[in-house]
Amino acid sequence: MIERLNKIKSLAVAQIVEVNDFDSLNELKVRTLGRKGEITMLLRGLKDLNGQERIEAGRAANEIKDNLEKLIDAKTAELKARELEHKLKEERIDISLPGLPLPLGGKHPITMIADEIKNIFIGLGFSIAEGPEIESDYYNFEALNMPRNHPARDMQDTFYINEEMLLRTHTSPVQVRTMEKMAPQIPVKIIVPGKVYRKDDDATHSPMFNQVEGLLIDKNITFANLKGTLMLFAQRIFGEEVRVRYRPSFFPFTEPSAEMDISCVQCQGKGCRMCSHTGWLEILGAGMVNPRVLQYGGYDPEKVTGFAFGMGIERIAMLKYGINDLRLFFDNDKRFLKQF
Ligand code: 2NM
Repeated sequence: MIERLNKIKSLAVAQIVEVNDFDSLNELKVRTLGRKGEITMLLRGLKDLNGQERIEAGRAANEIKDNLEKLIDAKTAELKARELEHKLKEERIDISLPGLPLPLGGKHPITMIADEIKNIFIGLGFSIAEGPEIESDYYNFEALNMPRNHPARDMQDTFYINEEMLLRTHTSPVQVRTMEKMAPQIPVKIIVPGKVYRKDDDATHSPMFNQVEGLLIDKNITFANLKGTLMLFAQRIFGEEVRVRYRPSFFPFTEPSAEMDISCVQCQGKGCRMCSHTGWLEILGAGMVNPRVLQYGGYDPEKVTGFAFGMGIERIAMLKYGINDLRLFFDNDKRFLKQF
């Protein structure tokens, strides 16, 4: 019997060495060590042996079973390791491959012009100030010398949230807030870019648009400072050859007030459709800060003076790029936006 056991063992050992997959290994295990396997079957003959032989054969059988089981376990481990190695190799990601190209976004033309305007004034020593788009009636109107019953406060023109709060119709409330914070320090030298809201909607008016306003307060500021600053600004934005003119105007928050025109960018002032044959294009409003507004801001109009100005960014962008419909800026049509 021991001889037959040894034969089974050497055959099984040879096969375990040869085997290369889990299925064959398992089949081999069942065939050799299983409940109906070769060894079990052989051991059924134990009962026909005498005492000593039976003990020896039994011991040999157990030893062989142990050995074979260890070999099979070792082989299982080896196969698992091989499988893992294979998997790691197969599933390795080649990180040297170039990525898929993503289309790059660009700046919106309104942002480009706003940046250009900001940089011109930063170059002149102005700081940028910002403030809330939802404002109080006080900062948007009252402190800017537009008392109750002023026509600009009409429901027709302004988005009211309730009796007290509204969407700012200009960025000037930020100038008032800045004056309050700074007073009585001088100089105040700020520009205020941002979104503003008015009940308007056509080819040249949108219920939301962007403004840049500016404010300079110091000792002895005059209309000459206003003219020099804004002329320099116009020439930086539209080119050195551009000419400017000032026309008298009215704003409740400035006195005197003026409108600044530039020579038409399309016909250089000769007269064309763009400038309605006047040779001039209006680009901003400005004036000397009304003494009452200085007082609201906490400044003494006997000691300091200031100038202020305001412009619509969309309008500047339309003039600079020759765009005739404001709504193009808000449609987000990529065919339009890609041109900038
Ligand atoms: C304009 C025209 C003229 C202006 C005035 C002020 C303030 F708050 F300082 F008084 N901020 N902006 C101003 C003056 C704005 O926009 C057409």
